[in-house]
Amino acid sequence: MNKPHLPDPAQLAVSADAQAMIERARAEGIETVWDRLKAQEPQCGYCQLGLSCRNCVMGPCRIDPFGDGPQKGVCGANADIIVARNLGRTIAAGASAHSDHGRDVLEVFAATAKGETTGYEIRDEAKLKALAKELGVAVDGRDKEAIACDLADAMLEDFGTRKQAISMLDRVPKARLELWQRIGIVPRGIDRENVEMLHRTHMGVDNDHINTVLHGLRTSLSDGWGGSLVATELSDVMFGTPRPVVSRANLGVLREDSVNIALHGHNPLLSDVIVQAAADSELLAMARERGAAGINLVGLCCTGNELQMRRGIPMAGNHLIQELILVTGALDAMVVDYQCIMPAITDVAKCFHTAVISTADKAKFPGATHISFDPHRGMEIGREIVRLGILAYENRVPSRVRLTGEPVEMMAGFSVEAILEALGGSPAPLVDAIAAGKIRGAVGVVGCNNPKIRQDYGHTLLTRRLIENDILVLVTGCAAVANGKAGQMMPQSADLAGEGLGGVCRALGIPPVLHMGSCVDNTRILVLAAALAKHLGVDISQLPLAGAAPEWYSEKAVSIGAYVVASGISTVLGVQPNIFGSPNVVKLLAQDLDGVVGARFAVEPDPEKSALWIRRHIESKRQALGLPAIDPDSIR
Ligand code: BF8
Ligand code: SF4
Repeated sequence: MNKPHLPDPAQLAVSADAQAMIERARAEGIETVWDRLKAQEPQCGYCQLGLSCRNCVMGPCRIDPFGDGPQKGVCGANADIIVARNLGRTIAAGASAHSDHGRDVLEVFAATAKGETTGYEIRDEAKLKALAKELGVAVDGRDKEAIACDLADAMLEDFGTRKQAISMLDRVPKARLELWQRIGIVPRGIDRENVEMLHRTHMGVDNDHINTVLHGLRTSLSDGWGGSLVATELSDVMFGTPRPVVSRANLGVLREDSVNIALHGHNPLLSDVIVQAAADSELLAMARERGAAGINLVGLCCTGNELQMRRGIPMAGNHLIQELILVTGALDAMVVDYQCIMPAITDVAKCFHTAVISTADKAKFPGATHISFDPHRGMEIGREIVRLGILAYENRVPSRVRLTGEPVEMMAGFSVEAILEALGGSPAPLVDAIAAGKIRGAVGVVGCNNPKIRQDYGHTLLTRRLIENDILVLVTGCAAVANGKAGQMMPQSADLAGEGLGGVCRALGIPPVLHMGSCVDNTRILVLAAALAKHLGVDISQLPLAGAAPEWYSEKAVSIGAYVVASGISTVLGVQPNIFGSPNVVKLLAQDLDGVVGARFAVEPDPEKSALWIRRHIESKRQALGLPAIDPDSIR
């Protein structure tokens, strides 16, 4: 199935490794995400505008955006109601994904505390105790397992319906918490907000688009300050709080002489055990007996981020690399957990020898070998998976292998704790540098790849423009991988930054683009922003900060954007969300929200213009704080 009508690979992806594999896929007739996007075009205009509804079988319904056809669904829902309901459900799906990941980590943490697991331990006792104190769990004179049992119980309560507020909101500046209280969006139980959103968006419940969108913010806050935060914090407790580590990125991390196993998905629970298993001497001997020099684990997407920042495991790539890594013919096994794993991978894998191994009972892939993850037998399962990878290596066809050159060095591991350590223990030096104008502000550049955008172009160009203009960039998820591959994440990348930011980075030995982890770790950005605001005695919305998701695609990204804005940080999206069928919802999110939560959304597909928008926004925040500022109107 050759697709000559697709553009040159250089127009589809920034990096040479991706381009080479797109070319090969095309030459061999292997279908990828870009072919399937093309086949879907033109995509449904009603859905793009958010104007279609299939919430009941009186429908499906759609609203005519031009005003000639129906303006109401069968039930009477207009464009505002339908768009708001669709947005609400999108947020709930994203928040649920993150929070369910958080709960999975929590359940393994609880079982570990009771001594019921193998392959897990409490590695960061200091963080365990700090969390316990935060949640009111007694610490003094108790062993870590007892503390962990009570902490797990307290955190499980956060998912339920009996509480009026989740537990970790003391981290939120007072002014912000009071604002949430005033407008009724303090997140209660995590499951409660998500279930309530599904209830509200059932036919005949919430028919006020403002009311629905506000509950969307509340739902997202239960993710950012709840489910995702649980995932981040407990992953740190069990697997270690990240510290700066130099690793490598791009498809060049695959090795011709070794068993190559990619770990793909989001949850570190299984992948961390696999890292331990891959060091097992028996398994290494088994690999050598079959002619391999060793076992080479590489990461993909956010499971890759989790492993890179804690274990320095090399990063093969981000979202749109997941099919292309198979096209190298050098991958022996792809182990998947859940989220962002394209169903297409089993089809691409069939063109090569690669074994796809699914591991989560809630995420099965027809065509894959399923090995059910059970933390009680964690180590045993980890070994079994590595063994399968070694057996698959025997099927590798050397003449089918195409490697793509050298990987790029990147630094990862900037947890809030590591950043504060680099600053000498307090946020003061960062605040001082911002106040003096050496650093103008900070921006979280986060989120996915989307085949509608040249892969990594949005992330890397926006990031470059921001650091050139002395804006510190914090990255997570696929945005982090994009910047790593582009060579913008080493301490020497300070040379790419403006004089002010570059100077600060050189003095501290850090890159101007800080890798803060996976997508659930956007909570680290929230926590850092909250700490800076508290240090200054202001609200988060007053700080010279912004968010950007230049290439986002997922429901999770919508939840992240919503909690970032609800927390007071304005956010620019590089891809248009499906809301433009309701000018009222657009006005609410892009304008009116500023008067309610002190932040808003913007949509700007061009990274150059997005950088200008952010710079103007940051300078106007500086002005309002009375800091030396460039006239925002002069930035163009
Ligand atoms: O959670 S950035 S494509 S891999 S959704 Fe997915 Fe998007 Fe990547 Fe990580 Ni996040
Ligand atoms: Fe149509 Fe209303 Fe049913 Fe939606 S909920 S499908 S708009 S009748």
